[in-house]
Amino acid sequence: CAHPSAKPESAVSPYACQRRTTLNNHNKIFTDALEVLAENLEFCGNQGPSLAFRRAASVLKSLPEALRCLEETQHLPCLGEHCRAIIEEISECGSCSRVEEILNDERYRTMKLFSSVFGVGPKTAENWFCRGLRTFEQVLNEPSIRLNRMQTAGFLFYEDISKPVSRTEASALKIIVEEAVICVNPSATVSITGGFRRGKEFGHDVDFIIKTPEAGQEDTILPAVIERFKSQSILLYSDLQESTFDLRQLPTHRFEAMDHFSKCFLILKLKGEQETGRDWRAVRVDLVAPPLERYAYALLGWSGSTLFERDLRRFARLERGKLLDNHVLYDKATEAVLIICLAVLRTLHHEGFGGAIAGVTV
Ligand code: DCP
Ligand code: MG
Repeated sequence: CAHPSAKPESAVSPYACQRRTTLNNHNKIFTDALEVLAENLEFCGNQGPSLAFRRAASVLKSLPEALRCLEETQHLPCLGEHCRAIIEEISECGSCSRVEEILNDERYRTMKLFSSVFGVGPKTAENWFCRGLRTFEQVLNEPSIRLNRMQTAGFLFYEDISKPVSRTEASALKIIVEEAVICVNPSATVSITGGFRRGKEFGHDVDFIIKTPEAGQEDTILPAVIERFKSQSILLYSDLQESTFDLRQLPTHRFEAMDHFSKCFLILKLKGEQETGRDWRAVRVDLVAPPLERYAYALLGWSGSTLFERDLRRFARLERGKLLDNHVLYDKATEAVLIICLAVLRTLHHEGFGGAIAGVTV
């Protein structure tokens, strides 16, 4: 069928960083299915094949309208035969049998349940599953399991932190974080990053980046902010990760989500009437404090989404011969380290990152 708005072959880029993506996903029925397939592969440790499903879902999310027929997928990148067959099955039957099978699979369901706990990754979830455990109750009553501090907090605040955080709650937290940051360093500033920076209405946590004007302040500010939260009795959990950042380190070819800046993973008490009858809820908050000269890269890296970041790096490497990570952009040909300033970063945001990377100057 010829959809009136069918795109010509070149319209959709295979790089997420070159696609404008609406916050309103018109193809949720397909992307939900592809993401279940991706997640199931991740639970099995098959990152490569999983990424193919994530890429396909990302392409569909960027479409301005719902797909009307399979032919419309013909010129879309990242959609192989397998993905197209899934789309076809869903179009015809309303669901995909393989996805339904996964959703009913005991291993998938248990892995999903266990890895929904803060501090429980796929390896731990699998370990618990292989030991025959299927419920939280069984895990908590298993004498041979010693939960670490993060997992203990994860179970303790499970109900609250698995509830999505709204934009209103994120804004309330910004005021709290800003107050604490300014109290310990009046010249520091705070910006919201992660999903809320991308305009999402809900998130699983709230991410903040702190800008400090003087060298070295990025290493002292987080412990001081944590102390401040403690003194206000709003700190429920904190995991401070000191900086391992090395100015001389160049980006690698491998995609590493974790960077080397000072950061902390927190659970904070947010005051406000709750459905539970309590007057507060627990919220996951991440703070990162990069050195000023690398602030722009850190902001870019923490804005996400993960696939956007992955493709931005892939684009920089394959299309522009540059290596990018959360710390720096490196030109392989000239062996130059490129420091982007905030003004350039803002332009990149407006013009689309991928297309503008080549124009980045020192
Ligand atoms: N990030 C990073 N290093 C970390 C943690 C996160 O570089 N140690 C990046 C990856 C994400 C972004 O920061 O692109 C935010 O991470 P989140 O997991 O909070 O993801 P989002 O904010 O995009 O989603 P959500 O709405 O679920 O919080
Ligand atoms: Mg987030």
